[in-house]
Amino acid sequence: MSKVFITCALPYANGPTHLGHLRSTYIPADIYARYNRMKGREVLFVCATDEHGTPIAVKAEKEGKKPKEIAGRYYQMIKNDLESCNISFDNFARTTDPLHYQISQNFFLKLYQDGFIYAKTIKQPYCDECNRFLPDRYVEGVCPYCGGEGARGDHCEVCGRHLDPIQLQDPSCLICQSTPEIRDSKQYFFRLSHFQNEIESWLNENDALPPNVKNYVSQWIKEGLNDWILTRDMEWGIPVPLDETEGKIIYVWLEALLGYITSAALWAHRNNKSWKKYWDDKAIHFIGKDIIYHHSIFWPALLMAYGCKLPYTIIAGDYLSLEGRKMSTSKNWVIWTSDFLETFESDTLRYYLMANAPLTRDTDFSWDDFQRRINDELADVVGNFLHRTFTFTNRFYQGQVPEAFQMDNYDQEMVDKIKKLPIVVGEYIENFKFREGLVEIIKLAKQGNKYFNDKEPWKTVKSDPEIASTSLYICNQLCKTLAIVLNPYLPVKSLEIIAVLNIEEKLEWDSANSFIPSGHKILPAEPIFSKIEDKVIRMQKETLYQNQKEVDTVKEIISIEDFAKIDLRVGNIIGAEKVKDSDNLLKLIVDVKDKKLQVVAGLAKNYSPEDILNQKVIILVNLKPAKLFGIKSEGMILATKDTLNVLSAEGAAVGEKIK
Ligand code: B3M
Ligand code: ZN
Repeated sequence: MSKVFITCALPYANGPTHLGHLRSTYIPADIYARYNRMKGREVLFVCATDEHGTPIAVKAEKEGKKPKEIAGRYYQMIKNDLESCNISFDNFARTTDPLHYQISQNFFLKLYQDGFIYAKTIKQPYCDECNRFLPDRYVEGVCPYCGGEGARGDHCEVCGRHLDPIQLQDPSCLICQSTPEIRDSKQYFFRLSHFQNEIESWLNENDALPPNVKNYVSQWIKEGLNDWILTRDMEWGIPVPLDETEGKIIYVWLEALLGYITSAALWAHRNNKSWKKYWDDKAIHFIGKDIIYHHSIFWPALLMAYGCKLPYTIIAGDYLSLEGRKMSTSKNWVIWTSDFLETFESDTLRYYLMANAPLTRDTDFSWDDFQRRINDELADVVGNFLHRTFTFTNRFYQGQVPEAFQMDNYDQEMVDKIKKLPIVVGEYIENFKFREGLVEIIKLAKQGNKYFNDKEPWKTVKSDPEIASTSLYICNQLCKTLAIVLNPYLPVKSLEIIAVLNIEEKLEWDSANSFIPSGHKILPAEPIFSKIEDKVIRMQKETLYQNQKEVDTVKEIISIEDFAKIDLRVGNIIGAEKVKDSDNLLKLIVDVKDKKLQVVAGLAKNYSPEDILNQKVIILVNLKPAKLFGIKSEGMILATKDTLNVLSAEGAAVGEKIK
């Protein structure tokens, strides 16, 4: 029996999932997995949370928690989100699993021993204040290629390039904001350049790879592949398994990719099976389009170096925008999976996200369009057809699938279409054209409604009972076929339909078009698909726009404990001078009674040193010291952001606390 190894990109364990994740990766992969199971293939469908990397480490540092704790929290949330959408993983692991450490270290070691990984001393940003190197997201600055602001040490979001952290202009340490210096550091590199030709031919010769993947990658191949740095100087991660590499970890992307294998291996241990047979038969990665590079260059090259089979294909889903605007979690312009599922059934989401546009096209989630499709397509077309067939069968045939008599051309045409439907839809799914498959299903349900109308069984049941009976026989068959072919898309609704049909169906794709015998008893039915009311949609829109406003005006809510950490005092400015070569900065000495603090403040545009001298101001005294223009700054003076007016504490006592 053929086997399929299916993976979904590992979500970072630093936030819950939103509709964008589901659309680009998880729902399509799940449809594919369910379909393959129904085809009788052995499926191994795995995923895990990606729990290392700087975003999680930085978040932990900011919250004063351990990275593992943060990751554990989101692992649970993500797992719940995906389960509520019925993503049918065989295993959902964590990259902090001990087995993953073992697998990753062994992989690294083998490549090192085989000469594919080598050591080299390079320049890296180092923060003097924090006493450490600044990998990846620990450093931010301006992109040297496109001038984009807020570029991170490894990547610019504006132009999408990979960056070397020392290329950043105006770099600053994400934790203390000071300017890093450049130091030598020994790191380990993967000989990616060695695989240039092999990767190129793999891409060119692999017909299974979709055009969006090929096109994206070919530009990088043309630019030429550079060796890839595989290690970092930081604590949070999997230690490099070599001598004298203390404080170094394996780059998160290398081990995250191996997370696919770990998750499968954990499953295999538990079930006493071998995952490798699945991998060697056919491995398919479902990802979002932003990580095509990693999966179609790094990953195959690593696998070549290790000496194992390459994946069969990579399916990269495009982005989802929200109400016509780019989704943004920081701006709260997002719909979280768990929020969505508080009000709506998961199958409505699966339906909308797949029906909305082909996977390889950017598309938009709009509340109105969601409501329209659910009401017009699911409720009015599919739901209506099922319901009238079931109620008619119950009312006029004692709930038994009636007999088929002489078929006219129209009947025969319907029968042919029913017989063909699973073949057509199956072929689309095999080719990852999930929307096209769904469109075929809706189209036939629509024709089913028309057939029901045209046949007018409510009349013929009296005037010409054989005609009525034949048409209801056919309608019941269509209900069954719809139930089965809808299963990968709408697993919950499909089972509800099957329950009414009262069939002991094994969910086999190839028997989706085998007919139920006349006389088979179906059950009484309630409507299976219901409409979404206007007011429900209105409320969702209000919430979305409301959240947005809150973000525009105030920052994230903090607790009173967070606020209590802020130590504000009244200070008297006893020294002031301009900072050389700067139009903005003043160097101030502020007396706060028990000590004197040196502060570099961006106030020079509004105050001369004389203006500000002897003013009583409010100063934050427990700010982590930073260097500005090479001058140490130990606090922050409160002032308005744009007009630069210092908040005066005239009349208060020097050293007095503010609360
Ligand atoms: N953790 C998430 C992302 O960039 C990243 C994927 C890893 S897949 C091996 O979407
Ligand atoms: Zn850039």
